[in-house]
Amino acid sequence: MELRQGPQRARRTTNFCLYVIASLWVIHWAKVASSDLDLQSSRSPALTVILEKARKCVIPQNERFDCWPEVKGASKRACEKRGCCWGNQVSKGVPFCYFPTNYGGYKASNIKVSAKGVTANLSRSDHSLFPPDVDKLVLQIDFQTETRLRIRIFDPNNARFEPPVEVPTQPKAVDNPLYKVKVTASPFNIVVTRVSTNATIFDTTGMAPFIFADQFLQIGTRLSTHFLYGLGEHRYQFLQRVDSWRKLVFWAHGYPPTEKNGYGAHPFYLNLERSSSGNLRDAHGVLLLNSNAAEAILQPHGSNQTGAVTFRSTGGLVDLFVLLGPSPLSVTAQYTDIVGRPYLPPFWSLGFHLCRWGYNSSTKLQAVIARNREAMMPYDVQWGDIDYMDQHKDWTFDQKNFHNLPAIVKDLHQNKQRYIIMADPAISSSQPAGKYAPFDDGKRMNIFIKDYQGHLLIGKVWPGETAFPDFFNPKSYDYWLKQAQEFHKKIPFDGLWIDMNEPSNFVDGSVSGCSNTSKFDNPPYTPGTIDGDLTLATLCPSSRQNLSSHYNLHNMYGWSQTNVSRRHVGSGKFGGHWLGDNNSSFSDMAFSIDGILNFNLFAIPQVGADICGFQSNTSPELCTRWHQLGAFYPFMRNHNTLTPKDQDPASFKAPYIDHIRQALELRYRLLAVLYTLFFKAHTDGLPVVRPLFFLYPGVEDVSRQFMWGDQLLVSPVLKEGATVVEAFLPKDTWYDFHSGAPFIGQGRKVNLSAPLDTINVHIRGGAILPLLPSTVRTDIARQQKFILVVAPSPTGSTAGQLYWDDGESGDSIKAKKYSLINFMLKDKTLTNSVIVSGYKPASRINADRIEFLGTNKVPSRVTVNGRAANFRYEALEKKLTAFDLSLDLLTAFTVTWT
Ligand SMILES: *[C@@H]1O[C@H](CO)[C@@H](O)[C@H](O)[C@H]1NC(C)=O
Ligand SMILES: *[C@@H]1O[C@H](CO)[C@@H](O)[C@H](O)[C@H]1NC(C)=O
Ligand SMILES: *[C@@H]1O[C@H](CO)[C@@H](O)[C@H](O)[C@H]1NC(C)=O
Ligand SMILES: *[C@@H]1O[C@H](CO)[C@@H](O)[C@H](O)[C@H]1NC(C)=O
Ligand SMILES: *[C@@H]1O[C@H](CO)[C@@H](O)[C@H](O)[C@H]1NC(C)=O
Ligand SMILES: *[C@@H]1O[C@H](CO)[C@@H](O)[C@H](O)[C@H]1NC(C)=O
Ligand SMILES: *[C@@H]1O[C@H](CO)[C@@H](O)[C@H](O)[C@H]1NC(C)=O
Ligand SMILES: *[C@@H]1O[C@H](CO)[C@@H](O)[C@H](O)[C@H]1NC(C)=O
Ligand SMILES: CC(=O)N[C@H]1CO[C@H](CO)[C@@H](O)[C@@H]1O
Repeated sequence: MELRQGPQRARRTTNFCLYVIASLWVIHWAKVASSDLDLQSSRSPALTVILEKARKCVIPQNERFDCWPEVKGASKRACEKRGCCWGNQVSKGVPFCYFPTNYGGYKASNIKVSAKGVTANLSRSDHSLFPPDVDKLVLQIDFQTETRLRIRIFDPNNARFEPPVEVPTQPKAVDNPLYKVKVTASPFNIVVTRVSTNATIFDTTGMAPFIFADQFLQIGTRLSTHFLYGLGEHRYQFLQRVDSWRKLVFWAHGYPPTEKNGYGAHPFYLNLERSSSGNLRDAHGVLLLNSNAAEAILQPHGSNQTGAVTFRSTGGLVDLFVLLGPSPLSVTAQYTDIVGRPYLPPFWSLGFHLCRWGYNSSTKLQAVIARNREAMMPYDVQWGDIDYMDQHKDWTFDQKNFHNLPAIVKDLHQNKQRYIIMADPAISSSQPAGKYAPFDDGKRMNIFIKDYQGHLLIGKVWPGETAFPDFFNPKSYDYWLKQAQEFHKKIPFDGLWIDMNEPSNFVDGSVSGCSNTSKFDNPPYTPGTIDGDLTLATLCPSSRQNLSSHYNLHNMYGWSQTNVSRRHVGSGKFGGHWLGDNNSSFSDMAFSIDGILNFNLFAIPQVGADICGFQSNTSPELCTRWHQLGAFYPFMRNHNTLTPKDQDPASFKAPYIDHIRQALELRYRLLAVLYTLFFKAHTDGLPVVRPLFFLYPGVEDVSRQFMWGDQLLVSPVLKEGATVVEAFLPKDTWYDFHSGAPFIGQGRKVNLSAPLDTINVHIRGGAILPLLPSTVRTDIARQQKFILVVAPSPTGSTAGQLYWDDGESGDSIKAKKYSLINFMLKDKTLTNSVIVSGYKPASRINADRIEFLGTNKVPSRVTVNGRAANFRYEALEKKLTAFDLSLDLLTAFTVTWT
């Protein structure tokens, strides 16, 4: 959320909704044997000496694993007391207290291999860094499909917390698994390899020792190659670096995006593999299904510095889903089999959204709406940030400064535009009884989070002192629905923006602090960037929620608000994410691409960054470039903070205002293409935005360009003053989106002209795109006839698809109230095939024009269903256009030329 200076730290988060979304992960009952014996301090000096002698400490620096993960307190004595090796720090990040190669640990026994998986008993006799250890464990490796296995290590005697998400649980006798599993007894190790290549998939051998203590779990694996992606939410480039030591922490936090723990927790990575021929076509994915505060440590390892990942968590289980792809694209799709397929967003939400914190009054808001309409900006959705509220209280509006808000929303609706409001989780707790139903109802229904003593936990957020609904409480749905319904009668909003749900708190823990004794508030270890304090700017981990402690549920607070929010106001199952409070700078704009790629990997494709930047003044040039890039964000919103200059499209002068309008028009021409991509995300789990290497191995580090599906290549200008963009054009046939002219990619970088009014976009040979004419709103776009753009592949097949429904119903797919049409080109003949025809609007689904790109000769005749059609030919661009068609796409057709 927005930044506030001073003691009330800047924070604000990122989920929006109308839909909603949030961070992922975890919980379950934490009922753990918690012995009060401090085994470490009870270790006798004599024992320490013996251990020291036997310790094997000669380890090359890249192969060292950190035995002093805490920020403070390291000393030779303390390190050796842990049974670890003390050495000088050779270079930054290299552990100076590290595990010896013969560090004690678990031994496996009773290893049983069956057609459905492997089981074993694990036991240890010594103790680890952060006792109490769980000495007896069970390993259960389930084969689930040919491409998926699940590795669980749990305490058979005490149920521990597990995230309350539905995941596939059934083991299966799999005929031809792509993987091979080996479990060794002593030392205990798990090795998973790919059958076809012997590539490493998961291998604990020689890695950070496996540890399972009550509040400290550790398991490490070597990587297959250093091509590693994922592990969000942090601001890092899409290709993670393993050439130095880094900690990626999972503990949802409301600060503006940095390398530290960000708004959400996504402990999932994608790793590329080399085949025997050295290429990088195969990939696998690993999810740590654990919602506790956790971290992934990346480090160089191995002679080629392929790297290693060490997961550490402060609770729960070791529960890993391993996905074998084999292509990177199929790994991302397989991930949605575990966390769920993305929702299909309503069509209007693909339009342009406008927002700022600090319209300050309905008069100013009205003026902004009016000037953007007058400037003929394509524009569907207006948002309200916290300033529309009465003293920042949820489900209220400021009767003085925003007295006119109901009329504004009415006017938006009459103009077929939408209005989205912010609804933070924190509910003001300091209003007089009987004056503020959201608090009174919550108290009566007993749905607020309690502190460790069972009293209401009170924090501080925008409205002052607040209570926090427990969205895991079964009654919270009725509670939240009621508040939304009551407010909807006053302000008939179309969507919810659920912010601050890390959850953010302006005081640490609560207004009365946290417990000094609870093991949740004072855990023996906290992951890297949290600075030893889990209470920082959030709720006390010891606070009580219906399912478990906040310690276990924290990383799923946003998820739980999404789960409850998305079920109301009839919008169905919707959720998206924005990338948070960025800055108005060219470098922030560039970083947004890494964020978009990450969230498409995390199965949250409806994602976008604040266009033009949130903090500080933007510039007309930056804002123009950012709208051009934003036209290709799956979620396109211009958002500004309180004090900078206006940055809505119509606030700019010529020529910028015209360039921005042009960028918005480009977006609106692509709405049906985007909608069809979302359909594929929803049905098949395929990401909307993809990195180039999904299709073209060899460009694993390119993240300043990206693709929409496998159809469009986007190469934005990301540098101030640039009128040329250096772009990688993969070896393939491309067509300039704007002119249609063919371009043969040579698999190298080229300089493309990119004056201020231009973003370079290329259509991949083999695509057929259903475009729309540019319009100013999605409802108008829906009335138009399509323009089919056929971009032939000289060697492969050429095909495309259109998904079309009413754009609003949540059940279109289930109820088969949609139409799905395939298009294919063979030789010089374009045909369609109607897969589903459940949506037949009165205005019909027609094409007005078909453009055949890459047509080398002027044809003598173009026929549509055997009848001659009007056409023109542009020799320079090699483009043939058949026009004035009124071609019904729901009926079989043939278009051909000679
Ligand atoms: C393995 O663990 C299970 C579950 O705790 C237990 O019932 C069984 O006796 C153990 N087997 C061995 C050989 O220790
Ligand atoms: C994988 O390793 C096994 C055992 O070392 C070997 O027999 C097999 O040929 C290897 N397969 C490939 C594809 O290299
Ligand atoms: C999500 O919400 C639904 C409907 O309110 C509820 O039945 C379900 O239990 C919720 N899931 C969790 C994990 O709270
Ligand atoms: C925790 O300890 C501090 C100082 O040691 C004390 O001021 C505070 O009241 C204690 N808090 C609780 C909740 O016991
Ligand atoms: C959880 O909520 C249900 C329904 O309100 C209630 O019956 C139950 O006692 C609650 N459990 C806890 C541990 O608060
Ligand atoms: C934000 O960007 C502006 C330039 O656009 C720069 O002057 C400022 O230092 C940046 N602020 C931060 C916090 O990065
Ligand atoms: C809104 O108020 C803030 C001060 O609270 C001010 O800095 C800002 O300029 C105002 N915004 C507009 C659009 O007037
Ligand atoms: C693009 O132009 C820049 C500036 O002239 C130049 O440094 C660069 O080498 C060019 N790149 C290519 C691929 O030609
Ligand atoms: C990733 C990044 O640079 N984020 C920036 C977003 O903007 C804030 C200021 O609001 C910076 O502090 C962050 O560094």
